[in-house]
Amino acid sequence: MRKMAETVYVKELDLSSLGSLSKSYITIRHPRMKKVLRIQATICMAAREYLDSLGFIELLPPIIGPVTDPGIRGAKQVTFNFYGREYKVMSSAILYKQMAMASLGKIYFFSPNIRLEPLDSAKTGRHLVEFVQIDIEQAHASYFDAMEIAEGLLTYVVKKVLKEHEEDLKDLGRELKVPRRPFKKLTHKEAVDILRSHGIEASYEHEIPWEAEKELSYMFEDPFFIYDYPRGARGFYDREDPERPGILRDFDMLYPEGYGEAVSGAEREYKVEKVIERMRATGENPAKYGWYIEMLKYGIPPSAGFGIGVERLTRYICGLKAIWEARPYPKVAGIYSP
Ligand code: ASN
Repeated sequence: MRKMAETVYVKELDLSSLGSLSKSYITIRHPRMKKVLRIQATICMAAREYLDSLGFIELLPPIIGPVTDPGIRGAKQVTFNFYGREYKVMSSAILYKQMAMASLGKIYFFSPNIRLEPLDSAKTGRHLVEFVQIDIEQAHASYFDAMEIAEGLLTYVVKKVLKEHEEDLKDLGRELKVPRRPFKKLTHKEAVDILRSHGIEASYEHEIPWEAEKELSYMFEDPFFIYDYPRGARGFYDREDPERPGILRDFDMLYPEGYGEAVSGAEREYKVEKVIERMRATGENPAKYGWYIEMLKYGIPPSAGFGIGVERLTRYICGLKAIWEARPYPKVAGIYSP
């Protein structure tokens, strides 16, 4: 582990470049942007190659539906009128992954998601309102299986990019290394202990705040996992450990070097009574989740999965200061742009 870095990423972030977002028809033609977009195409191709090789089936993702993921860390969902009924734009396709997994066993989407993030998120350099995640689900898998897939996926993608884009990475000034496996695994409690020992505030009961997560990410030279989040930290679909009430069988993967969160995933709740209890505990009204509750009553297998954001992955691989450099038409909180 590294000592805490003195520089804080946000301080290096050139927020004036946010202004250029309204001119994305110009920035998209910049030689640097062209390199990033070519690398991104390789990232997507390599991710598909890896998942297909493990027997995952790619499905077309849902874009809208009567319900979507409520566990989105303070962001708001987009709701609209669908012929007189309330519909949502996908904040994440988690509920639909469970539906598809129940049919095909091992599935993934390249899932476009919309989250109206708080205005402050513009300053983190790692939040977009519109992004794509590679969203994976596997029947009868444990969260350790899911971590293994996430680790394998990232390593495969990095190797592929290094092989095909050596020059591009050099031009971008990025020194990218193949991550060393196995990735370190810290429990949420251990992560909070480390943060507190560095005088950084974090709670044992909640999700780790953005800034603290970034500081923790600075302390590592390879990607790493945080697992076993407390019950209050996540959505109702992350499975509570039956043997350890209050602890969820879930995880995040973080990039090193200050890049922060890469992946979040979990084993899933799949028994209807338990899901209803968890919904109530997280302030969700089960009556709003009509088809989902019906599906759980019909029965689905247990599963685990995760999502990895394509733009954050691109940012890490290319060594970009801000996430908006990793998307052709970025939407950042509060910035009106094409
Ligand atoms: N995709 C994540 C998962 O599979 C959920 C999310 O994006 N909130 O757990």
